[in-house]
Amino acid sequence: MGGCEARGLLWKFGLFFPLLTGCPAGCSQVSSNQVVLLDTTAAIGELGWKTYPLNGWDAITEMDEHNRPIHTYQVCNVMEPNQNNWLRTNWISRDAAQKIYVEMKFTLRDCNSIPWVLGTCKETFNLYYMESDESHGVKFKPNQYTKIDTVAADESFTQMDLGDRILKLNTEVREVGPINRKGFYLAFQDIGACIALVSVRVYYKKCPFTVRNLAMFPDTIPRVDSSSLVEVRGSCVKSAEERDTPKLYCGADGDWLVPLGRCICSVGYEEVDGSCHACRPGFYKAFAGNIKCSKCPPHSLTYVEATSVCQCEKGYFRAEKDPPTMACTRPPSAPRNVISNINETALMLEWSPPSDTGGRKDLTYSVSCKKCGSDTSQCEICGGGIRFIPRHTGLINSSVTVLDFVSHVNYTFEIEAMNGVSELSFSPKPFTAITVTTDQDALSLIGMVRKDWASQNSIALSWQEPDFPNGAILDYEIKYYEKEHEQLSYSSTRSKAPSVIITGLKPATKYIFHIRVRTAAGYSGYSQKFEFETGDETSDIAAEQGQILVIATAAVGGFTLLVILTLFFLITGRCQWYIKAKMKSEEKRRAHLQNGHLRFPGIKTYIDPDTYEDPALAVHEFAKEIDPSRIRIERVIGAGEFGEVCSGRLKTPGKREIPVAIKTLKSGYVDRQRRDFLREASIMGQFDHPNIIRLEGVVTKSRPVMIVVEYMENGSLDSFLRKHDGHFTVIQLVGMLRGIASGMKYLSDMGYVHRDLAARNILVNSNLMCKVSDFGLSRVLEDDPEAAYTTSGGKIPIRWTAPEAIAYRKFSSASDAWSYGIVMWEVMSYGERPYWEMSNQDVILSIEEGYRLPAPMGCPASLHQLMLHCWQKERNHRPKFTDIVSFLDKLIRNPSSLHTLVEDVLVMPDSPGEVPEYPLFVSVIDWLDSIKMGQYKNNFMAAGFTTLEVVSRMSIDDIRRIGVVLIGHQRRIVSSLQTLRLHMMHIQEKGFNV
Ligand code: ACK
Repeated sequence: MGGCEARGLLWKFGLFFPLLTGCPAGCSQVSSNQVVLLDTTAAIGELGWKTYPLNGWDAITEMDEHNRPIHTYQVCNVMEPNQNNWLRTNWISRDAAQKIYVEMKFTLRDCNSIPWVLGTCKETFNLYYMESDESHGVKFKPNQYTKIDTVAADESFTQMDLGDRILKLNTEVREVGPINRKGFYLAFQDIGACIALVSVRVYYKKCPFTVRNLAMFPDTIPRVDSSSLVEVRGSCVKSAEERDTPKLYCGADGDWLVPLGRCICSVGYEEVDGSCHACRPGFYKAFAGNIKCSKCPPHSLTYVEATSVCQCEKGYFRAEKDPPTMACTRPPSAPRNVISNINETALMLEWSPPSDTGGRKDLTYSVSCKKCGSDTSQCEICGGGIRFIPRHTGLINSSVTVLDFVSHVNYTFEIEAMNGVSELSFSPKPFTAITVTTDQDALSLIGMVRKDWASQNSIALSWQEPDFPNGAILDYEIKYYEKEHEQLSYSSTRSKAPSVIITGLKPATKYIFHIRVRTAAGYSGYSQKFEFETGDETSDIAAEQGQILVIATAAVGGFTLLVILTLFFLITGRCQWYIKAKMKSEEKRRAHLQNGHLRFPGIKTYIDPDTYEDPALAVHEFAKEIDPSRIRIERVIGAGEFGEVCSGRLKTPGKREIPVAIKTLKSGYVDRQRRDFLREASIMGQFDHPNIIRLEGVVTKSRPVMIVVEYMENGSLDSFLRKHDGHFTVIQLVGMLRGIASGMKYLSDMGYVHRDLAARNILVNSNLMCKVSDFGLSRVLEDDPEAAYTTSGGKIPIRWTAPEAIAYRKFSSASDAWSYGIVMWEVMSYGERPYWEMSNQDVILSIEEGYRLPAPMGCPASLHQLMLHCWQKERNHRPKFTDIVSFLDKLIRNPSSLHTLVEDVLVMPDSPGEVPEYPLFVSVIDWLDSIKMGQYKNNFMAAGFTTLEVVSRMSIDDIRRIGVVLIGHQRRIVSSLQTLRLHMMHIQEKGFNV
């Protein structure tokens, strides 16, 4: 134990008294985790402890060097035997203590150093205690006391030490507990030692009040059982709030252990030295946490302390979702430089963004429209007739297209720029206005429309010519749609007369019709809506056109000549002018095509869903949302790119259940996948044609997201044909091809380029009807396993794709026609792989060199010629789908035209192993390209050698005369001419000439 040195010594009763120096507060440092109940060194007056017997312990008080009293009790009856001297403290209140500590400082004389005391001198004393709820006054009964311990000295002193006046002070501590009564007494029993009790200090331990992690923990008394801790929950300091419950554990020694959880300074306060201080004016703290206050963001301020959000300066605002850390912003200035651009049907407004965006990025525009008379002060709101594409508010791009405006009207468009704080400002919103006069002659609307008759699939309508058409009427446009499917799509047709018969309608179905008139001045507005219904089975009207196969069998020969003529045109290339002439009107129409919606107002066109800023909007515009409870999934039929494809049934109230295929979007998709998945529905939903897979609707509001389409019992065409190799008549195959061509004609009329037309993307139903499927533009190509990357970077199904699309991504209906030729080849070969196992690279090279797929076995020559026609290098020379459809119709009507097989006109090689030759070119240009003499195209054309038939009769002089001067080139052409002649001869022999 040890302790301070007792450097003074005072003899009393022939004994000793240690004079304490250097330890003013009783020579022990009181730590903050002790609560002192008694300290004799601090007592000013007499201690007044009870001694028994009277000649035992003796109280001696002296003053120390600081003039403070030192109360000691001494006893030294070492000469007499059987000593039993008691010294008892006053009653000590327990306070909050459970366990108390008694610290005793004393000196003790070594018995050996005292002569004559052998056998009676002791070197220990005993410590006792007794609990009681109150003071007993002078009463003292030693037998009521309980012994705490026998206390021995570590250091005792001798006569010599006395001489040196240096004594060793012993410090001994004993603990007692638990104390249950309100207080207690201590008693010291001497049994014959020479002791001076210099000080007694009684205390208990506590974990003292503390602040940790901005949480305060109160004084806490430890448990008596030293191995268990007291859990204490802290409370946050002022202006702080709890994050994780702050806790500390109080250990037996009064130490705090294991800090857990914490508090953080609240908004507007920051931590400084363990407490939370308010942010100064001009500073803020928006979030609770141990971060510092920051300066107010630009255009905001605060004059008070403890600010959580700085206030915006006048004229500046903070939008609801703006974080407090963001600068305050203001509404933008007006848009600038508005210009208008009007054609007969569309008015385009464009402008520049405002010079001041107000400091924000969420800029949008809104356009409002007023109609003004000659007096511009008399304006009225335009009303619902006028349409804005994409919309009139919330525009992100700085342009809008206005449709369905009326002629000869002054329209004033006010364009306003807005941002996220525009609504918060009360200042008038700056706008820029432009006045546009629609200068077409005003056209009066169509009045009453009458239904003349209706069959199951047709309706005949008629109406009165408008009273003031303002110029010659060119035609009428009739727009119609199924009343129930208004949101899905509409169709339109034209008529020169004020009447029309609309065919291809569904029986017993209500349709809505609008009609407008077109003159040289443009379109009138649409008439009001008229609703008419088709008849049911009982309608006494001639049946619709029958199936193709019915036509085919019903038709008798007699058109053979026509077919052969067509074939001849195809072979000789003369058909170019013929088809061109036929196509002229079509081409003209296409010339009008513009991007997006404005291709040719009035004729239904395809709208690219990607032009919608919000793809979800596109899908809901074109596809019906189906309640999933109406769908019954029956089985999985395949795996699509986005998830499983299932078959099942769709129930529509009041209708029969229909079989459907259900494409699902697997869970765990990302937003982009959902968009891509639904893009197909947005495209498909725009189509309505018997040879295009029909969209029933979509499920987007619940999981899984689904696309529901009509069910096609025989699945995809390629696998279907492979499964039924050789099972069909040529007429049946041509019927399938005709269906595909008809679907493709519809798509190309709509302005939709498929880009991935292949037998695998055609579906077949139980009637062998083929329908084009798999829409989705570039996405389709990404997903098609056949698609390979090209040098230009895109992913393209090489074997099905036209060379210009592979080389520089020039996709068009003409490149779809090339793919159609490949589909023809797939069909006629019952699902053979185009170009077999040739590598993609070899396919590209051989096509470039003029090679084309030969006719599949048993393929009618006319069909192979059509394929070759589709595979013309020059894309404008390829047939249009409308020509393909009518060509196939003719073949179907004249089945005998299909009897000439390619084998019959094939030139067999002289020696075995050589590849059979066949005129794989159909025009002089293609032939020249195939013999790599394409540079002389113009020479041949200018000299009138425009058909293969004429060319095959050319002499070497003819070749020189048209300007082929190089001997090598002359030779190559002459030798190729021989082969050409041979082929021509064979073809003519087989009846291909007239
Ligand atoms: O060749 P299949 O039988 O026809 O296997 C594929 C599979 O799902 C994955 O695409 C089939 N499939 C796709 N759409 C339809 C549909 N509308 N009707 C029937 N089967 C379909 C396709």
